[in-house]
Amino acid sequence: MSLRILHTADNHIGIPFARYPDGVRERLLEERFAALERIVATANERRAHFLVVAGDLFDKQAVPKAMVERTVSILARFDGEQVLVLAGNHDYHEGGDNKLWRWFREAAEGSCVLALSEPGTTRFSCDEVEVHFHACPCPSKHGEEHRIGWVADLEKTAGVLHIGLAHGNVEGLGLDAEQRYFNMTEQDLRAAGVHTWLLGHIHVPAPAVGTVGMPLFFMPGIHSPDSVKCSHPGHAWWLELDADGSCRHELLSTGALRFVRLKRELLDAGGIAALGAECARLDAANTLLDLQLGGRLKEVELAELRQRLDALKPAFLHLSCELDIAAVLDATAIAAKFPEGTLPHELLHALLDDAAHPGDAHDALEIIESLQRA
Ligand SMILES: [Mn+2]
Repeated sequence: MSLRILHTADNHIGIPFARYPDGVRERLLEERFAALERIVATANERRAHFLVVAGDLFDKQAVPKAMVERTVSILARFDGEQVLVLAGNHDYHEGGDNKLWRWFREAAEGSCVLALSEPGTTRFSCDEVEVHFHACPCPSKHGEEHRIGWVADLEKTAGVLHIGLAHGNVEGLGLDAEQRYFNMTEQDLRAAGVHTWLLGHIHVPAPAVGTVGMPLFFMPGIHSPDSVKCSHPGHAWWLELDADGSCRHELLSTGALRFVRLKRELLDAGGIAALGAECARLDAANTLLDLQLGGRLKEVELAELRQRLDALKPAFLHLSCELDIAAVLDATAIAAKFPEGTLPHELLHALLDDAAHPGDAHDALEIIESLQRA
């Protein structure tokens, strides 16, 4: 019999999404909860023994009580043995009376939801599998040293599945140049002597899909995208583990929204049409699209582009656009800048007439204008 675990982390409930207009912000706030609901539903469908949240369930300590209660009520719908919720570096527990974790515990009382905000081992036995979870929560937002050292010193009972739970950077996986995020090396993780680690913090999943055997650690990545920095659909790990070291794992997709940034240089009508086709392939109703458009267009092409953008806007959940498009140089534009008979006027015309080198006139104009500014 294997132990079945659904492993999520970095749900960041309570991200304010303040830069978005009202309706969009609501949808983004709701998606953090909706993706968590999907995770609990999947865990129930697959009859998971455990649902593990490996830190940063909340975006910060200062989330409203109602948000904590709503989150716990979603997790409490889990039908399996236990939901284990580790304190991460955003929802850290510094010890003593911490409002977030007090509210969490109060809301979770009598349910299957367990806060792991203090280091320690929690033991379970289900379907003849004995499992020990060794929890290493974060006591602060930043930390130079990881919190997993004590696990190596533990006596590990044989025949028991030992699983470490921690939150922080893994060297080589994420960038932590200033050593601020409880950085763990593979050696540190291996030295702990557990079967595997269920980690959180890095918003991209690991190990790579197709990895065989028992990986040293799992990182689920954020459960639903929170910005253009997230290029995946949001993930969680489905794990089937045995104390003999056998392991089956499957990466699940759990998010319903996408943030997409398209950075394009537009030089003609063909470029505008290609951009239009690219946008048409996106799932507009569930996409926040950020266009960053540069290049050089004729006046009529620019008007066509603006019209297309106006037409796209209502279809997308959100569309923002940065236009940095210069005007194409033609006889009228040259005359407006340099009177006939002047050297730039003659030079630009000569270059414009040279069909074999279409970009030269624009390059020359840029040089002339930079000299004028100097
Ligand atoms: Mn984190």
